[in-house]
Amino acid sequence: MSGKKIMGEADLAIHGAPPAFSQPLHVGQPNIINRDKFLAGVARALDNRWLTNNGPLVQEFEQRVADKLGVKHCVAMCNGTIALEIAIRALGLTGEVIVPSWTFVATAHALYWQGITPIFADIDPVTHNLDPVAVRRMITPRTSGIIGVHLWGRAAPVGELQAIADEHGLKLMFDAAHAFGSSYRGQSIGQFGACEVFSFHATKSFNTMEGGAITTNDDDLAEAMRLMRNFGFKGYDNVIHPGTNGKMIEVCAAMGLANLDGFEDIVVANQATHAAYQQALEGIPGIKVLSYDLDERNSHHYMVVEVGSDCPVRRDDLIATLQAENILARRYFWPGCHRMQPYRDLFPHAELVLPQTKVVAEQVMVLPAGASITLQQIQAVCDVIRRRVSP
Ligand code: T4K
Repeated sequence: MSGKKIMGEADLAIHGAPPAFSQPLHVGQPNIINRDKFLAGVARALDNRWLTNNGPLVQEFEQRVADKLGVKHCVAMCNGTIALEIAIRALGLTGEVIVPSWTFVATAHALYWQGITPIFADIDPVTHNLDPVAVRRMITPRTSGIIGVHLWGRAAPVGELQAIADEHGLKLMFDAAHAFGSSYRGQSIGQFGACEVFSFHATKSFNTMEGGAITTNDDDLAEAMRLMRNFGFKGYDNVIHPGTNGKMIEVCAAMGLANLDGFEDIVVANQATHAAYQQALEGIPGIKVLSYDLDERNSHHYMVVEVGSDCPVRRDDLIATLQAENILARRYFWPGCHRMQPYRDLFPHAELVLPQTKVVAEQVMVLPAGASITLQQIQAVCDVIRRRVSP
């Protein structure tokens, strides 16, 4: 854990005083687990003179991820968004696809970018994941599929969504961008639906700098996705499929291989961070830490807090106070995809069917976390919140 300078109590945020942190404290500070191993991997790529196009490091990385997640295929990609686009296309989704509005906008954009209409369904306010009852309500004759999102690393209601998909002949896939290392009923995320899509962006608990992957147990789907990620080439001079460029580069795979080794240590550090925040925020009126299922695995990467209507300070005012102290708290994924363009113009009345999304979007505040945050820093962040809410 790195030691950023925390100023003394007396310096804290009284008007005109220096901020609590001399350097910004970020939400998404990357986990860099084994610098030497990463650099050795980069050296290997340079020595090989093989930098991209399904190189040996990417192949090793795919095998390690597939083994870790207990799934047959892992197809590594240049990022999670392209991985979503390729998965959507490989599954043959068309027309309308049901997704939550309460997600990162990439989930919706990956559909819209390909001429498919994302249809936003409401969420369960306790889990922040799709509400199966709401999903059923949004099915029309044009619906071809459902994309469940395992938000904040908590598994979506996989069983219920699969039952709905089976009943209506729909394809089901998952956006597992937050869920590397998570489980559903004890089984690793990565094994569910027709396929699952991970993001390994720098800000994720497990990162390859930029990167992503699709996991599946379906041989034909994996084959199609491999072709699509490399312009449809099968061998030299032989294009047998439409495709794009979704390839992961060797340097990113080197980062992934280095970070895989220490991933479980990151989870333990994140759990400690979560517990420390929970303790330090205890009893502050209207502040609730989002809880997790104790019987499921989760990387505990996101430190999500709800600022309820019973809190004397509005969420946005609290974030402004924190940011003035160099604590860069965020209101991910405010205001919900349905209020972002082009969806706001497409569905001006979407809010009528998204009442829980609206409430959650107004309450969520994500606090700095990650393996590099110290207990002292956590205490200082919580002191700022406590002082602002109950001066
Ligand atoms: N589906 C879901 C559910 C997702 O959450 C995402 C991505 C995707 C799909 C798509 O996957 P990718 O195509 O991205 O692989 C970030 C990430 O760019 C994005 O990957 C992520 N979700 C999303 C939730 O968050 P921003 O807008 O927060 O990035 P930015 O630049 O504001 O960085 C966040 C914080 O982290 C800042 O305080 C700065 C700090 N930071 C960031 C970087 C990149 C660092 O300290 N070091 C760094 O290297 O989007």
